[in-house]
Amino acid sequence: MPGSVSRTGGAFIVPEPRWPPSPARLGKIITFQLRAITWKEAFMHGRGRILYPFGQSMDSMMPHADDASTDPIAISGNFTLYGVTYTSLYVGTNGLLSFLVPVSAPSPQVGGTTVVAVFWADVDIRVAGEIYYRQSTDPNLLQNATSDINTYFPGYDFNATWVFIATWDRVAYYASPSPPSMVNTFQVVLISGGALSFVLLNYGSIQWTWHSLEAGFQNATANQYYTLTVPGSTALPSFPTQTNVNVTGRYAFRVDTFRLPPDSCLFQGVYVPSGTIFWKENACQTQCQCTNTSQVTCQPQPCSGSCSPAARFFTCLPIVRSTCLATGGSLFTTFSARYFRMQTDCTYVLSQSCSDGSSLPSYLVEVRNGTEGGALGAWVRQVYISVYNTGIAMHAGNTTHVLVNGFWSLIPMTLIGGKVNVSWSGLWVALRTDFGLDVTYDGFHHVAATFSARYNYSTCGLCSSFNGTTGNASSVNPLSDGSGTTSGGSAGTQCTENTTSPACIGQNISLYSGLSHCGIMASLSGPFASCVPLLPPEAFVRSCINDLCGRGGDHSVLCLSIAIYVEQCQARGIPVVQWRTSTTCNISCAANSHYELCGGRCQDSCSVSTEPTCLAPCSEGCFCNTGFVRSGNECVSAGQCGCSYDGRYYKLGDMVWMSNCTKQCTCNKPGAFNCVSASCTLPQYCSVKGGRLGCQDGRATCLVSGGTHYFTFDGSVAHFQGTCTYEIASTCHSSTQLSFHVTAKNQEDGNVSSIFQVTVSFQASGQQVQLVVGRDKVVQVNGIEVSLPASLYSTAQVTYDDEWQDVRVTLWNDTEIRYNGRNTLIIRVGPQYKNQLCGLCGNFNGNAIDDKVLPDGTRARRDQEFGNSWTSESSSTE
Ligand SMILES: [Ca+2]
Ligand SMILES: [Ca+2]
Repeated sequence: MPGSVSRTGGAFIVPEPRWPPSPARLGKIITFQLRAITWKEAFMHGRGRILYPFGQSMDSMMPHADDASTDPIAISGNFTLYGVTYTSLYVGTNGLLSFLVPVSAPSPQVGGTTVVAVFWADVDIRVAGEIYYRQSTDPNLLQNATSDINTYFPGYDFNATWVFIATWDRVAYYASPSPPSMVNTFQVVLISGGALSFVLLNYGSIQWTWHSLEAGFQNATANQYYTLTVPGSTALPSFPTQTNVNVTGRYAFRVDTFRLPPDSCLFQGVYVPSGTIFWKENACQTQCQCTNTSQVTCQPQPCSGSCSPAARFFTCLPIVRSTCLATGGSLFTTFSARYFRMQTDCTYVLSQSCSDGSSLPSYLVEVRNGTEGGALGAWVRQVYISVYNTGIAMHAGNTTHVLVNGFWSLIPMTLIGGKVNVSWSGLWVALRTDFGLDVTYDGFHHVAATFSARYNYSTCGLCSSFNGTTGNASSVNPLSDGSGTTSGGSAGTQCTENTTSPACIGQNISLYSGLSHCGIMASLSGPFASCVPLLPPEAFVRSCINDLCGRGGDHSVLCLSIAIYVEQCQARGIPVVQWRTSTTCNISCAANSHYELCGGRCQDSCSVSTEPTCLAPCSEGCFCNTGFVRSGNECVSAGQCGCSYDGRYYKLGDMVWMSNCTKQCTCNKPGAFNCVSASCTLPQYCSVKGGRLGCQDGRATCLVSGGTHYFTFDGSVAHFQGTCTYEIASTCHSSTQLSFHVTAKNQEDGNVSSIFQVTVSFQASGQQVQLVVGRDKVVQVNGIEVSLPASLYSTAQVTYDDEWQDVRVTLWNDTEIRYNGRNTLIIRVGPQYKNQLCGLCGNFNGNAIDDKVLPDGTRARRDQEFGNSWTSESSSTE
């Protein structure tokens, strides 16, 4: 039975209509899809070439009735279908021929009679179109039919003696508008000769479809059938634009005994040449092959490479990985395997998406180098990846945590709904994206950015530099300072050419390139022999030599340099032989874990959902002993697992603040946080510090030093001399209830100006309070001297600090003004004053650039102008 490619179950199953009512005559629902096709196209593609001749001059025509059938037409030839020879047939208006009884149903029916369906759908020629039919023994027609069949089925030496042609010409669908917006033209041709019978299905132009459409064959009991359609689909079918005989729009079948044309298979309406191997779905899980007996056989065979659309279904391509290396912060090997040396202490862009409108998601890989250990060259201090609006920072020396949007988070983790994974690859911290970019970092020395070749995008940054094929490469200045793009750490330092790198001298190079050092990677008899032919080791050897020179031959650097090659080989699925020994590059693993050269990624983990795909190749590293599971970077028994919250994993005993510091939660048993209500008390605020949410002193500080230097809340600084009373800081931009006003009176002291008196004004219990601190640290409240400590209306506390020897005024337990009676005035304010302040301490909007403005908001041209504009007299005129 030709059912190997047919669907399971019965033959012409009537699919469920997409919506009620049922497809019965009670009211039919039209489902169709518009397909832009011109009449000229229809003629050129179909009616002119595919279709056998038809028309009023030669054919009988069906009356313009709906859901009708002809009377039985006696077959003058010898037509056999599925082993039964028929003597008569019927033409049904709805796109079919039947052989035992007339069929007028507008929707395909299972069983009951023998049917050849060319386009069984609810045709309605009352609206538009004609249906022509004839049987013929015209010699010219028979000659054409003989030629066609012998072309499609060579070896039969076929000779046609009888032909029956039925043609639906520009027919409309049921309840179509008039004139119709879409019409279909198709044809069925029965051909017989001797004991052989054939059917051609010809599709001229198909513009509409139907919720229950069928094309194919079934015998009277429906135990033998063949179908071209994909069940359940309401999209415009694809089979009319396919073929099984290399003539688009035509299908040929031998039907006395059902046969497809040799050397072909038909799978889901698609002609597949014999021998073709393909994957049937877009995830490439099932591999199918058209055998030389015209059978399609399928089996589960997940594609481990790149699943890509192909001419027929999908194909599985091997993944080619391009790796860019930055080692020792000085040697770069680009995606295209060019290399260059650049000794820098700076932050630079290793790779980023080009702004070329490609479909590549926007991403950035930035590397910050820092000098460590004196003059030995730059080392990688931080790798920062920005992708999907998330910033992930890997820090030197830390292979257990990364900063995610400023929060320290335990590895492994899954971010952005699985689009980004942070885990380990070998001994490296590895970030993987769903678009083929992997970034690995050894926490010390090496960074690698790898793209899989299935993503054939252009990229920018150092990894793409000196790539002659990429026009916009090198568009990133490698010496850009990177400030403003870093986060999760301090801003990038200014790039400087570091010229203190020790050069490799001849004897070192020959030593380090030998088999006892870096040269082992290139040895065809060494542990990496199977990898060498597949992943050229030159770049890795070169980096290794460079690094050993930079570190005076440090053995641990050699191990790190070799490990990078191991990681890259294994990531490509290439096995390597054990290269570590108990004395060379030995790895000691933490408690409850052991080293494996080729360990699986599917380790049991406390945070199961964070494990990356198990399909990934193996890698070397420390793996948990039997009976233990991974908890962050440790291996623990299952009873020692911690807790997950908001995509982050916490170890047992960890305490975290949650929900804007309204809860303090402790992971005190596996999977269960125990939370208590909590809040921050002034002057602490809920904020992120050191990568953790918590109650911290979130106040900003303004310092006035010597009456001449003004360091603003936002970090700007102004220098000027003046002996007036100055507006230091005051609330000016809102009617905040917590308003205050600080002025400082300067006088000449020697030959410089110095603070002589500080005045703090505020409202307390509806009263205006003016608090003056003089040079002698005597405090007056509304003109009356008070002794310290003093509490004013429970709004202000005034104390004398013995350690700092200054007078401290604290308003609302938070805002702090300190004056030491000499030359130092300090003001601290909480975040509630953001954007609320004016004066010489700046506007406290987080931006240092715009602090030096005049009271009218215009930018001061010089510091002196800035200072003069904020004399108390001028501001009081506002
Ligand atoms: Ca109809
Ligand atoms: Ca500012």
